[in-house]
Amino acid sequence: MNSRRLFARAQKSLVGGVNSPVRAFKAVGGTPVFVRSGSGPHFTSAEGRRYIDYCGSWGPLIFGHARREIAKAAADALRSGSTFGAATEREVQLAEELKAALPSLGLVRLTSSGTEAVMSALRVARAFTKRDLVIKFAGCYHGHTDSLLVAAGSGALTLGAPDSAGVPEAWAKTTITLPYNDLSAVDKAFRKYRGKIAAVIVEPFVGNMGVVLPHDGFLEGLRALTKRNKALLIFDEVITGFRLCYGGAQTILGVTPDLTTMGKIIGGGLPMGAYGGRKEIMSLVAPLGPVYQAGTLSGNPVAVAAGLETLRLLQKENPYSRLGQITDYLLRGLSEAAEDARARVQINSAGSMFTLFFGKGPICDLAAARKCDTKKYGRFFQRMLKQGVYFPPAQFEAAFVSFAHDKKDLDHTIRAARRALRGL
Ligand code: KE4
Repeated sequence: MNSRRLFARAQKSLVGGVNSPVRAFKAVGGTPVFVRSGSGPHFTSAEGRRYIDYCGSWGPLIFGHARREIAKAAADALRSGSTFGAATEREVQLAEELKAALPSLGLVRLTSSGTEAVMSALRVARAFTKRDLVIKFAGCYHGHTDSLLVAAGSGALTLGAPDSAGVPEAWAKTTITLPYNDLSAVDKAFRKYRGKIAAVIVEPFVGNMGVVLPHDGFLEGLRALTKRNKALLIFDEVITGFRLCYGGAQTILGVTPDLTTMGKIIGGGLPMGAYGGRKEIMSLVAPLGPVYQAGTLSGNPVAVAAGLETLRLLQKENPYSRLGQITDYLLRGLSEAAEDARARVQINSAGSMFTLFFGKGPICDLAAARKCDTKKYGRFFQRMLKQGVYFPPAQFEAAFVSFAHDKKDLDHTIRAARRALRGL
């Protein structure tokens, strides 16, 4: 059955025919591609078409699809049992690996998704500080936990308004949404809500408005302001964790958060999230303390095995410098193609994550990102799809190069972009 027929069938049983909204291609139009299998940098669609994949399942696949050693580790674990709902040695090993890579992690808790990690980190931050309010930044996404599905209230310093149906006003009002890279707005918020702000949560390198980078001093400034105001700094490293280096954005920046959330790569493509931080904070989490958080499949042995093997391969192969080189090669080719086509494209990147914005740079916050031509991005996406290249099906997302992409893939992508950008 091809994607079109599968999508028609899927909509009869799955909400919108998908299990996560962005997969429905609403942002780029057309019928979503149904995937049959993946291998390395490629996946094959239900109709047997092969694509070079730069979405990479939104970040987990730093080694591409079905990396042999990772698949074997998961399969071997599965043969010994899929889940026990009891402690296993492997979970301890993964927590030890995370702590070794990220010294800010005094204690860790594994979950089954990034959303769970974030909602739990917020809960323990509120318990530790005995405060309710949280600052987040417009354009940063931290999973679908209710209190973070908020839009900036009118006049950025006001408390949030729900950005999704079903989120009670009262919950949205616990969140202050500010412009990313705007330290003075954060300072003003701390002055206005003195003693009431529990934490600031931030994507240190943003993936979720498209890739947007912190201005020099922005994250250091957040660290200073949270310290001064006795609030906690939470780095949401669900995307950046082990994407940019064997560690996180915190490793590169030398900024130490109080709490870190992780996901994606640390599960090797299986359901995994984690949160952790200073011992005195994490010791509030049950069964040590009064903050309740739990999960049937938390620390799942199959997902943990895949995650451990991914981290082992990252240490053994240290792909980061090569990932940087092949990403630079790709982005140079794409920007030359854009120049030759006189297409107004701004490319933001950090390591092997990047975004082609169809608009004028610099793009350093959501207001600037929103000025981009999302319809043009949609046309670009569809033209690339026709040439066997799969970008993320939305302008405000990060694309990812994996360690499996080779020069042939990159050259095909650049040639396809040359054709796709002409007269876009
Ligand atoms: P999950 O619950 O989807 O595992 O993680 C939520 C999350 C938390 N923090 C950050 C920085 C994230 O990027 C995410 C999830 N990312 C999106 C893509 N931008 C997942 C894709 C989707 O929602 O289908």
